[in-house]
Order: sequence, then structure tokens, then C-alpha cells
Amino acid sequence: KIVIRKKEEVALAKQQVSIAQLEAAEYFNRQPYSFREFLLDPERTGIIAEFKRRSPSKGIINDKVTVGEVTTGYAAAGASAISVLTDTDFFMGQPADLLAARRVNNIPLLRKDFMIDEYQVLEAKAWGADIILLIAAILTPAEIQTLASLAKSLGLNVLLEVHNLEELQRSINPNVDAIGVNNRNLADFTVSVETSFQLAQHIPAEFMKVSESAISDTETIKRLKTAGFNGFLIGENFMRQEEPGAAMQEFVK
Ligand code: IGP
Repeated sequence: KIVIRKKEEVALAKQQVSIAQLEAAEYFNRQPYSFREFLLDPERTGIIAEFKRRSPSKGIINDKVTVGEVTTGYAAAGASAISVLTDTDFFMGQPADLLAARRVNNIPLLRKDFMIDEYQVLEAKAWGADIILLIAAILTPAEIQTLASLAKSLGLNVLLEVHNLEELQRSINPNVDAIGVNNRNLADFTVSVETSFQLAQHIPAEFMKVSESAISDTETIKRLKTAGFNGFLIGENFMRQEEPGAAMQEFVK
């Protein structure tokens, strides 16, 4: 269902904005930040803090804050990267959110969306992203290869999301920088951080390890670090507060 919606969205976008126009955009030729450098920087927290107004599982989380105030708050609190939803239908995000985050931050930005087409990778570059997300559950290994190698050729970093061993084994690709284990099952929305602990040992050492979703305490982060995780993607725990940046500041102190 998501893939069909995205295909329609991409077809429409292609009619409205040509590839030449994307390539002429302000940010298209900037050199993206290294995801690895920021994740492994001991001065930072390893947290990839997410700007998310709503989600399909929770409905509205926070529609009162601006992307500028939240993302600069996250950066000030020591985020290693910032995730910005650009999907409108399910998450109430928009391309303008990523552009706005880019304007005011100098750390890596993840375009969080359902990437299915090379055109979206060019959009991500044009909108100032440093990292794209590829979700194994909705892509064939061949599609992952195509999208990841295009991303690499543009200097973008790639985060590959998996939520079980089968997805990990069939999808792993040398053009990927980091493997994100999603603790949320996208089929039924149930969450369990155990998913990360189970898959950690199966992720080859050359990839950075990111644990995604349902992280709400620092004790869990400590345990994930011990299991070898370098990154922690946190959205709702911060976004449901009135001031998400201040909430992250409090969380990490
Ligand atoms: C953040 P949480 O539970 O902290 O809000 O989760 C992030 O992991 C989640 O938003 C996410 C997501 C995705 C959203 C993970 N993978 C794929 C959209 C698409």
C-alpha cells in the first residue's frame, strides 16, 4: 500500500520538477557530512533525533513546534544526526521541513521517507540531506543495490533498515554505511528493543549499528552500546514533549 502511494507521488513529482531542476538546486552540489564521523564522535551522543509531527501508529504527536526550534535544540543537546520526515500522507512531513532543517544546522540530516525510486535520491541531495534511509521490507536486493550505489555516487550516506535476520541477510550491500534495526514491526506496529539485541551479532563489523524506535530511557542506550550499537534513533520520546530539544537536553544530562 505504501509503495503504491509512493509510486504515484514520485510520478507526479517527476512531472513537476525535472532532474535538471533538482541538479540546479542550491544544495545539490554540497559535500554531505560523514555519518560515520558524527556517529563515532566521542563529543556527541550517538543519538539520531527525529522531527516527527505524527505517525500512523500514534496519530498526532506534536503539531505545535517548528522544525527550526526543534532541530537546533537537538543539535545543541549533542545529536549526532537529525532525522526529518518528508512523507506527508502518513507522517505530516514535507520537503520544506528538510530544507528548513538544513538552513539552520551543520550536522548530518537524514531524509526519512519511503525511498523506492532513484528520483527520490536526487531529491534528497537537492534538499540538503546527508543520509538516506532504505527500508529492506519494501525493497528487493536489486533495488537496494541501485539506490545505494546512486546515493554513494552523490556522496550521500546510506542507512539500511531491517527488522529481522532474513531481511538483514538478503539485503546487506557494500554500498550501505549503517544497518538500522527497527524495533517496530512495520506490519503490526508492535515494538521490542529485543529485536536489536538479537540482530546485533549478525551485523558485520564494517557497518555501523543503529537501533531504531521505542527507545525512551538512557539505561537501554547503555545496554545497546554494550551490544555494539553506535546510533540510537529516537523520535516520539522527544517529540511528544512541549519542547523536544529541551527534552533531549534533559535526557542526555
Ligand atoms: C523513531 P520512535 O519510536 O522513537 O518515535 O521511532 C523512528 O525509528 C521511526 O520513526 C521510524 C520510521 C521508520 C518512520 C523507523 N523507521 C521508517 C518512518 C519510516
